[in-house]
Amino acid sequence: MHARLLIDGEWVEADGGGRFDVCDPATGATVGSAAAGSEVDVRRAVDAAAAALPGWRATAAVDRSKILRRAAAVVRERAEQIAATMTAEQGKPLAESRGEVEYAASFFDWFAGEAERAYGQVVPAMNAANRVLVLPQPVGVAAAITPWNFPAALVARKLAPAMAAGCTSIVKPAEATPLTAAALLAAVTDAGTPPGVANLVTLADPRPFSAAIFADQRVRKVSFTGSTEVGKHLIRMSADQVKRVSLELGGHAPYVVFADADLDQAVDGIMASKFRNAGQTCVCANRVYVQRPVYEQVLAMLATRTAALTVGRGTEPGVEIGPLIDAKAVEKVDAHVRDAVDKGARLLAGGTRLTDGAFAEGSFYAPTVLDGISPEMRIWTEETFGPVAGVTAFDSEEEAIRLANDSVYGLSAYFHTRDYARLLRVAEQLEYGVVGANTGIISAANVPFGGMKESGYGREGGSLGIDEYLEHKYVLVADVSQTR
Ligand code: TXE
Repeated sequence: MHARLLIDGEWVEADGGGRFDVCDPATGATVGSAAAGSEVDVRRAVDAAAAALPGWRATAAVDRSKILRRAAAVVRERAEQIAATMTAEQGKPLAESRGEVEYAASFFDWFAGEAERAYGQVVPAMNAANRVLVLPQPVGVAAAITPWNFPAALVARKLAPAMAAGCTSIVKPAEATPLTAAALLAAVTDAGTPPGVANLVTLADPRPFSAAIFADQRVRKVSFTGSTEVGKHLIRMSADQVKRVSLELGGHAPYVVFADADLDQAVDGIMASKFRNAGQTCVCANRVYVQRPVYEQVLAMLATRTAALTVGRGTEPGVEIGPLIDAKAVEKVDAHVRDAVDKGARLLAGGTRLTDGAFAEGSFYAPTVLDGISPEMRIWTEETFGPVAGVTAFDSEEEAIRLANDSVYGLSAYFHTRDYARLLRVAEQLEYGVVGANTGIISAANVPFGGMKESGYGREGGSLGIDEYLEHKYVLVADVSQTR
């Protein structure tokens, strides 16, 4: 498999012809390559997006909507191929890849509807002779920078609203997952998207991309999903031209289980939230807080279920936990576990790299449960981004809320209780953009997804998602009563 650049509807090699390898994190084997784009290629992509903008923004919303619906259909037609590509370069179990392809398709469907619902306003004027209009208009050329953990869905979550709003885009996927992005862009193109509306530039090093787009006046919007560190760097870069940015950054989700909860449901929720994608999601449970009367019971259930998880290559049937994305990720996860154990946490499951036999060449880490995490441990404050559940006890509702909010991050939080007054009280007090009550899975195309605090700003999906790609222009029409 080889991913070329998509510029102005043509699949082309990078300027200078450079390529970089794409590896399977389960085996270390090279599974393909991608064109190593440069600043020259980024400029060519911006040229194409800028040239396509007048035509695309003038296309009737109903026609943009039809193309988005076709894009959803073509993505679904190619689901097996896209999912296989995803598992090959990202490692997640094939069943999860298939689920993600469907999730990616759902964004094209959702924003097909939103394109037709991007209403403006007619505001009652202060003077009866005047008229006041609020016109939603596309921001212009948009750039999307996406990570490797959801290599199809996060491209779709940015590209679909941009297309719906009448913007043209340049997508830059993560270095680890260019093949899935190329397969997705191919589907979007083959659905009838006009040349230049959706462009793709893959790079071996992302820095020339941000250098080129932040220096280019024609790019009016940058949407980024990735680490908080890079997000902060991009905010600084955006200052020069006051470019609009939206950022979905790291998370450090608390998962609170009150003693009155349905404990089976709570443990199901923790398992789903924590171990999906081997714990490499920005919304996964990082700190599990369990109320003292049920602490030992929940801990035992969690340890038993975690130890029973099947780890292996994503292509093998029945595998629940694939490899981490690379050796650096394994290093970080292991460092968090060692640090916690050194500071007094008790290992109840996992806690080791997997290096024997079938795991020898891959980046595998055993699903882990740590009992008794505390504030001086790295796992308490830093995003682990791996299959590690740190657990500790709490006594009161007040304490649970204080512990849950004790983070610089504010993306997602979860809690379980059967007390419905508490349900509302706790949900309202959590300083998180996304809250799951009695569930550990919360992502969908029809809801506004995004964070507070250092988890970023902006919302993707839902009825707010298209706003990230719209300007709302106010027009005052004076004295319409005059006839000439
Ligand atoms: O992220 P990076 P990495 C967190 C998670 C993870 C850590 C590091 O904790 O362990 O970040 O992951 C592009 N100009 N998340 O190193 O570097 C890069 O090419 C322009 C949470 O993979 O932020 C890729 O496309 N682009 C997160 C994207 O940023 C730049 C998902 C993300 O990579 C750039 C991923 C630059 N200077 C990691 N530097 C989530 N919110 O789900 C990097 N990139």
